[in-house]
Amino acid sequence: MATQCLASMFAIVLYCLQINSINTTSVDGVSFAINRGKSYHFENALKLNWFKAAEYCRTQDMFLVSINDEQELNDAIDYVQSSGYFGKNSDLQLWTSGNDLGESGQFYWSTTGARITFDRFADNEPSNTKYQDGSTEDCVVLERSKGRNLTFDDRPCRREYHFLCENQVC
Ligand SMILES: [Ca+2]
Ligand SMILES: [Ca+2]
Repeated sequence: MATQCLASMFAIVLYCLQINSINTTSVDGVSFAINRGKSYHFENALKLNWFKAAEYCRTQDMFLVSINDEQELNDAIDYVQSSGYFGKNSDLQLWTSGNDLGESGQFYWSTTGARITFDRFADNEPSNTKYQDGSTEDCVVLERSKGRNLTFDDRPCRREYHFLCENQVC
């Protein structure tokens, strides 16, 4: 186990030395990429609700992604692209750590505790849509679909979507 840990650390240091481009590698069967100090993990066959997605990321020693600017948005999408996802799919709905669970209408990244200031919500979003079962839209997806070009949208947290894990490593 200690050897595996050392191997992981060595790989991370190696990639931190070349942080201007996306690099992917596999350590102990877990693929990750590091770009500008963040590592990412995406499973293109797995959809979970927001809570389970957050838990899944923690099992990887990571967190649900937070996206603070255009560069981080591009890095995240580049990584999803590198997984081959867009070869089979054109649309993407991806859980981020963004939510307004604590106070309706006040959106924060649960990963960092910071308010969402990157103005990326689609037109007429966040909508806080209410459903017949009493649920509302409190968790934030990053969406690429017809008419939505990598924008944020609040959705019901228990709906199952893809998700992206990240970690700050450098
Ligand atoms: Ca809400
Ligand atoms: Ca919405």
